[in-house]
This record gives sequence, C-alpha cells and structure tokens, in this order.
Amino acid sequence: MRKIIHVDLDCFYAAVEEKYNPSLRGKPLGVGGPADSRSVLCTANYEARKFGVRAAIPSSRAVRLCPDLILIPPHFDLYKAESKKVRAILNDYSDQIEPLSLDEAYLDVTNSKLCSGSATLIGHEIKSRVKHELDLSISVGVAPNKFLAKVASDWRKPNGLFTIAPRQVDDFVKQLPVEKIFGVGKVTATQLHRLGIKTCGDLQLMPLAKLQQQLGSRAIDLKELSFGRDLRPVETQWERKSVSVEETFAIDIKTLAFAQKKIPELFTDWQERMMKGDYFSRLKGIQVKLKYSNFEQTTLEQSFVGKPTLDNFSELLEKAWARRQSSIRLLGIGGKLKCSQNSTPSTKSLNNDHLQLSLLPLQAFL
Ligand code: DCP
Ligand code: MG
Repeated sequence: MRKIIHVDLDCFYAAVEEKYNPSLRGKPLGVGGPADSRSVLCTANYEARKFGVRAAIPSSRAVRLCPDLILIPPHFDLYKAESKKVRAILNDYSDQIEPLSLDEAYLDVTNSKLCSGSATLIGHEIKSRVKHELDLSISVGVAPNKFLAKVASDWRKPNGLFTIAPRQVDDFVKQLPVEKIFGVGKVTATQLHRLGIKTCGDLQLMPLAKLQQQLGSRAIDLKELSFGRDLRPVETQWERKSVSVEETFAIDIKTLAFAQKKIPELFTDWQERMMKGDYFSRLKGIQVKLKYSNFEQTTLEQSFVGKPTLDNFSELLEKAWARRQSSIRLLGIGGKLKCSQNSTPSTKSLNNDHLQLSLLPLQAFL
C-alpha cells in the first residue's frame, strides 16, 4: 500500500502578500487587477471569501460583494520565490515529488523512514516547518493514492491535515460527493445526478453498462475512482504539454478584422516563449481560443509540425470566428507539444484523455 501526501498552500497569493505586509492580516484581501478594469481575481483570503469573493470572479464584482475589499495586483516573482522555498522543505521528505502548480504538489513517502515511517507525522512536520520557517499556512492530505490525498488536503482547509487510512477508504468514499472526483465538472455531475448518482457510493452501485451509455469510455475510470482506487504514480518527470498566450480586452471585439489586428502581438509573444523553451521541435498542433462576451468559449485546433507563421494563426482565427457571430472578450493562441523522446512514458492507470488532460500541470515551480 502506498503512502501519498498532497499539499496545497492556503489562499497562496494572498498569504504571500500578507506575509510581506502584515498590516493586511485580518482584512479582506483580493489579488487581481483593479475593479475598474476587466480583470478577474487570482485569489482572495479567507476573510474576503466570507463575502463570496473568490478566484476567477471579476474584480468589479468582488468589490460589489465586499466593499471593504483591499485589491492588490499580483507579484508573480514573489510567489515563485516562496514556492521554491516550500519545495526546498518538501525535498527533505521525499525525492518523489510531483508539482501541480506553484502551490500544490504530491509526495510519495511510501519508503520513507522519517517520522517513524508515518506519513501523517511527516505531514504534520511539513505543516509546522512551512508555518515556522516561511510564515505560510499549508493544508495536507494523506492517503493511499493521489485521488484521495488531494481530496484529503481539501477536507479540512484552511490549515488542515486529514488522513484517509487504507482501512477507512471504503467508508470515506461511500459518502463522497461525485463532484470531488477530478475531471467531474458541472456537465458530468449533472449527467450523474440525472441517473440518481450523488455520491461515490451511488456510483459504485450503478451497473457499468448503464454508466457507459451515458459517459462512454470515461465510465470505467469513474467507477474505479468511486471505489477509491487510483494507481497513478507520483510523476517526477513533468513535461510541458502546451504553450499559449492570451489577451483579455478592455472592450469586447466585435469584428474579425479587428481580432486579426491582435494576432501579430500575440504571435510575437508566443514565438518568443516557444524559442526560449526550445519547443518548436516538439510542436504537433496550433490552436486559437475565443472567449465570447457571455464567457462561453471555443477552441479550434489544427495539426502542425514545424514553425507556423502569422498567416497560419490568422487562417485558424478566421475559421474559429466563423463558428459564431458574436463579440469576444478574450483571444488566445497556442501550440500543443508532443512528448520528447527522452521523457519517461507515463504509466498512468487511467486511460481517459479528458481526465489526463485535466490533470496536466500548467506550471511547475513548486
Ligand atoms: N490562481 C489563479 N487563478 C485561479 C485559481 C488560482 O491565479 N483561477 C492562483 C492564485 C492562487 C494560486 O493559484 O493563490 C493557488 O490556487 P489554489 O486553487 O490553490 O487557491 P488558493 O491557494 O488561493 O486557495 P486555497 O486555500 O483554496 O488553496
Ligand atoms: Mg492553494
């Protein structure tokens, strides 16, 4: 039986801001662009969350919900630096670490002799060191696999530690809402609810054939997860799968001609990032993303090997634009990358593309 720890810093960007400016403590705080812009919040501290303020809502809405909200623009370099310090602490406990983002990581401590071999005690020690050495609060989940460890770190958030011991797994998953399964978003949750499935316990009882009728190939993975089974290893070799850039406009763009004018700048930025990371040799596709005024979005992809030109993206934009005659608030372009030959092939037990994609880390600094 494996011992997996998942760690997730509490309201990370906001906590770093408070650390460097303690006068902010105890006050509602949001990290994001100004309220009179079209920015959305990166995160909010727990005082602000009491008012319904949270990540991804427009800053303008956040100040309406919480008029005393203090809004601070993000300082990404600071967050990266703090993230590295957390990583240095984690390194003392395992050499099998999989970062998921700046503030989240999995550790496999199955073979650790530290803390008498207790993953829970290791979790406590990590928490206490992050608090005392870095003045940050981190939530920790301990479980026999990645799925349950991530659920566990969220279970007592903020500043929590929760362990799901192997003998507790059966009881724990029975009452677990299906929304807690990664990859189960609103759409899948609604499909499951229609079948009368609210918890993993309900999912366990549903015949696989019936589930497959509704969800296709994803049914097998979901069924496994509903029993708390997840064989995915902690993957230490992370590889970037895509490079993209995007811009949210101050005023919605109404015409294709105007959208086309935005492509050159995005293209230059994208090309620079591709070159910096030496990614062109791995390019397998290009894509254009449009987010409409009503926040719905569409992405158009095309296979591509080699070095695309501005025209390639312009053509793709034209096709994507034709999908809907509607103004857009955001335009993005990007490239999909194939695995490099020297990377270790993934041995994930789950074989559903959608689920795997939803797990791909966007950044890996932790
Ligand atoms: N983030 C972001 N935009 C989002 C979500 C998150 O920029 N839509 C950034 C800000 C967060 C950080 O990533 O501080 C970590 O994301 P989490 O989802 O872990 O959120 P928090 O750490 O802020 O809060 P929690 O205490 O719920 O973990
Ligand atoms: Mg977090």
